Amino acid sequence: MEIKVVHQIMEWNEDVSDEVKKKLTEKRVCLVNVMGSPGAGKTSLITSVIKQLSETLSIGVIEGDIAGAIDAEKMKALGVPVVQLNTDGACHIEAMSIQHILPDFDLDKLDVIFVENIGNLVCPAEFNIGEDIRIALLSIPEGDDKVEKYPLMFRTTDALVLNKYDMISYFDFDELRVTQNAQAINPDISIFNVSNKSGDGLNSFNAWLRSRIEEKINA
Ligand SMILES: Nc1nc2c(ncn2[C@@H]2O[C@H](COP(=O)(O)OP(=O)(O)OP(=O)(O)O)[C@@H](O)[C@H]2O)c(=O)[nH]1
Ligand SMILES: [Mg+2]
Ligand SMILES: [Zn+2]
Repeated sequence: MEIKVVHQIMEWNEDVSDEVKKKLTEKRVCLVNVMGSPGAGKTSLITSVIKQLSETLSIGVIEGDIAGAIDAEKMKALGVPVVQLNTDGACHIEAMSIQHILPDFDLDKLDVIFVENIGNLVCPAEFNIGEDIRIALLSIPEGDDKVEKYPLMFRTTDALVLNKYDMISYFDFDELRVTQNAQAINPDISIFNVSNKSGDGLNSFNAWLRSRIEEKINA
């Protein structure tokens, strides 16, 4: 009984996700779902992307957190429209929440909305939110076994960002283990080594992201 209820909710989520995607496609806005563990560097990455891409793309942000507005304040300081979504305990964002928030943005003026999902490698991957692009972060200190332990996250993502790459010499992190396991379950995955501290790797990640966004908004 319990499982059935969850299944129905997820089916319903899929319908709403499709509605969100349709609406955003009409408006030529690309939705990017940024996922990863607490502290993996989601806010840092979105901040870096905004700094590099906002000259040519009009960017908005939905900040998902269980509580508080710490990350939204950081985005606001960059001068982009931002809405803080508090899930009040829930460990992922659902499409319905995005649907409720969209009227807060002037969609005619935006090219892309980044959604920072709740810090969690599990259920955010189970719930589509109408996104066009999925980005999964894995930071070096989290360990090289995460692709095997949380396969759905890495199987369903478009890009894997290995963040905090500046720390690789301090950890026993077998990069080949991660990349081979990710490619085995997700042959089309794009993998980027990034440091949001030094900026290394951001140019190539941003070039990939820009071309994916432009593909959507110019379609
Ligand atoms: N050394 C290093 N530190 C980083 C890097 N990226 C982020 N950090 C640091 O890691 C910490 C967490 O980064 P956030 O961007 O807040 O992580 P988050 O995924 O948004 O965290 P939550 O929103 O709490 O889930 C901060 O202290 C960042 O300064 C990196 O590439 N290298
Ligand atoms: Mg954050
Ligand atoms: Zn959850």
